[in-house]
Amino acid sequence: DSKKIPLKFKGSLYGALLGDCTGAPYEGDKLQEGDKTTLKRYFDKLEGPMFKSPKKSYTDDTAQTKCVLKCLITNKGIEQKFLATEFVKEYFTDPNRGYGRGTVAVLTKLRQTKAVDPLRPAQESFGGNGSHGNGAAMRITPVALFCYNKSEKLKDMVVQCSLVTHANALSVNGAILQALAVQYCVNREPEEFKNDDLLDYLTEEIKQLEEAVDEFGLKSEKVYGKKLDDIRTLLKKENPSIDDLMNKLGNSPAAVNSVPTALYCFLRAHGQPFKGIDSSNPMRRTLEYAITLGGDTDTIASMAGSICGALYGEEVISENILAHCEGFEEIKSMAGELYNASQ
Ligand code: 8NA
Ligand code: MG
Ligand code: MG
Repeated sequence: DSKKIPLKFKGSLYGALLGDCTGAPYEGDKLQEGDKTTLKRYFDKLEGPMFKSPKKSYTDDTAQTKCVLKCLITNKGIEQKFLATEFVKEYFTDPNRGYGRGTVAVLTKLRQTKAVDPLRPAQESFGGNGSHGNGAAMRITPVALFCYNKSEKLKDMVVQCSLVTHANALSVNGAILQALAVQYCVNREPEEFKNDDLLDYLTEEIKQLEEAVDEFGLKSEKVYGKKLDDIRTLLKKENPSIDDLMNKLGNSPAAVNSVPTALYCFLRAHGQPFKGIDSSNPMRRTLEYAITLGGDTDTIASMAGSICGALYGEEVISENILAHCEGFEEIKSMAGELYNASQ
């Protein structure tokens, strides 16, 4: 039903913002089983009757997502020089958003060279290997939404968007995986959604991707297919330990150790309440669970929230909690503009 699509655009972008803002205070932490109660109180308070408090700041994840939104709204596509210039403007106006050091180096070079060759600095980073960080995946929601009704364009647009800062197949494939999950969910209703269907779909897509030799001039490694198998194994367990999760999926800013983790959090949380995570709301379960895994909490929660919001739409996100997030009004109006641009 086409009336639902704009609500899903909002849901997905709000989920991404919310995960970033609520996860950021815990970034780098190692949480224990008992911290689940603390997190529940934290969310209860944010969701409860409005109280005055300092806004929860967003980080690099949202800062760059806004640049991608602006690029798509203005150009109806990815213009790499435009995007590079937006990333540079954003970073040098507001550098204290927790950017990764590789990305800072790339943005510094892009600024020095006025982005004449917008792909070069990314190719030169990390001794010519390119960054394998999750920075390409953390900002990809707008591209997935823009392509919701043009799947044939999705992969190319994700690649173009990623290569401006992340010239590494692990990073690019992570961004593709995240975008495919979001796009799949925008086009499904919660009642018909099945974990195994999404996993089967992604497994098939990733297989093709990881078998494509040097398609983008990047050396591919077959790692995401294995991660999807690990997700299946973990979902069969009722309450896998954090150690088990970390051994299989991880929680670091490397794309392979965070994109599949975010997908797993969404899949674990979407159906029903489970041990220690008892909210009746799927978005809350997704975010609370993602944050309890520690590590790169803002980014894992943001990516998981984006998938969840794409499936359920904005109605699963309380206005109260969004009012605590820096940048909400701006994201709200850009969500509408992105929908118009996608038509
Ligand atoms: P990036 O490109 O700097 O990559 C992130 C990190 O991964 C780098 O700082 C390196 O430590 C490592 N790395 C990436 N590629 C390579 C390589 N080829 N060889 C060796 N090491 C490598 O930044 P990004 O934009 O990908 O990062 C995004 C993440 O950074 C997000 O999670 C964001 O929120 C932020 N961040 C995360 C943490 C954290 O989890 N503890 C802390 C601060 C900032
Ligand atoms: Mg961040
Ligand atoms: Mg992060």
